[in-house]
Amino acid sequence: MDIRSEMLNMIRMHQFGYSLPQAFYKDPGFFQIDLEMIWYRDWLFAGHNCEIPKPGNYFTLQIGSYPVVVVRDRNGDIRAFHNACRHRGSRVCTQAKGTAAKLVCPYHQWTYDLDGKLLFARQMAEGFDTSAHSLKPVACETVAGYIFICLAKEPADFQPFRALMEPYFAPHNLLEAKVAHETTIIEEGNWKLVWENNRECYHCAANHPELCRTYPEAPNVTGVSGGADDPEMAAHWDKCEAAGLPARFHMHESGQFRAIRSPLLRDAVSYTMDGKPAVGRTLSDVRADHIGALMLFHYPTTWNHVLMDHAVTFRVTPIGPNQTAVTTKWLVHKDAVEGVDYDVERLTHVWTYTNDQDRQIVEENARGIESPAYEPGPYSELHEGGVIQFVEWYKTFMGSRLEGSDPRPL
Ligand code: 3BY
Ligand code: FES
Ligand code: FE
Repeated sequence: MDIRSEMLNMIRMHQFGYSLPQAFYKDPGFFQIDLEMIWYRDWLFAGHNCEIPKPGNYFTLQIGSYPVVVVRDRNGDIRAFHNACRHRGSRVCTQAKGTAAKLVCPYHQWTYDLDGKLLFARQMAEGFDTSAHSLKPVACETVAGYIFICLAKEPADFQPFRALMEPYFAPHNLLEAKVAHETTIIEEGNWKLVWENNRECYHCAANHPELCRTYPEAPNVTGVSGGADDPEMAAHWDKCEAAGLPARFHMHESGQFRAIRSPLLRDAVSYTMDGKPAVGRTLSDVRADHIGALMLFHYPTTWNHVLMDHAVTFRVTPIGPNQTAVTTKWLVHKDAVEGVDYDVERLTHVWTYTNDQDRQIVEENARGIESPAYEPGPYSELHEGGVIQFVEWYKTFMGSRLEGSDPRPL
């Protein structure tokens, strides 16, 4: 049996409500199928508009085998390209981020305009057709300050996600933000273990003392039970919506993304050790107090917490079957001044610790799963509904692609 059929069989045989068989978390062949079926086909969060505010600003990223560059062109539009020169394939932009009037390949200096067109190629034969050698475009969409890319030739419709995200995020002005701090940590575990851990707070009380000062461990906050039957949650939604802030739990029918605005504990307004704001110059443009946290996830790349005063955004990048990068960005108002309006240590303290705790959790999870004695175990229906939902999304998404019922080419 080939490996794709083997994976499809295991998906069909998988017992609902249980963790996945070992191969899904460690097998290099299964990891390659994850890349081909999900990461090379779907919309992926790349970064923020505010990270490339001026024409010529760019950043690069790597998705599996694909190097990509995201750049702001001369008209102010954001574009993405395959970061591989049309001469002999060298990476054109070699830095994580930078600014360039033109994109010049370091190998033989083929020079591209910010819209990807090849402008000059030194000493090529007479009649060489520059117009046939533009950088290859990567599909790129922006919504509410977030840049998404898609490596597929025929990307899925972005509109349903835009329609959900835009109204929740617009009041938070993420186009007017700046990145006050950024970290990338490498977690020695499969990308699905990173997500499974993120989708529950069963582990929070014992592992996240800093986060638990302000973030409720209630399953209806992190999970997918919604919370309309919880009077505190329902009152919070009513209050926020009366102030013009969409708040209700909303999950797309595909299960790929959801938004919810949840209250924080007691009278906390921010993820700080004392629950008080971390930033004096607030990012959000709202009249209500105690709006809690707006949380959005979009599989497979991002989860987010947007607060009154700042936002914390997360990007997941698969590195290998047993290695995942998690990039965290703390966004504040672009005019907030470090040392005056905010202190980086205070702003980042809670999530720096929380991320490191989650890294250790994921790594211990991965080590245990390596054991030949590992077998899939039961999720808590009460606390791990979000994990069950993630696993079901993964199975459905992979299943349909492995069966070939998604006709779009890569
Ligand atoms: O720490 C985590 O993994 C997630 C994000 C928020 C709390 N927790 C469920
Ligand atoms: Fe880019 Fe030669 S590979 S100029
Ligand atoms: Fe955690």
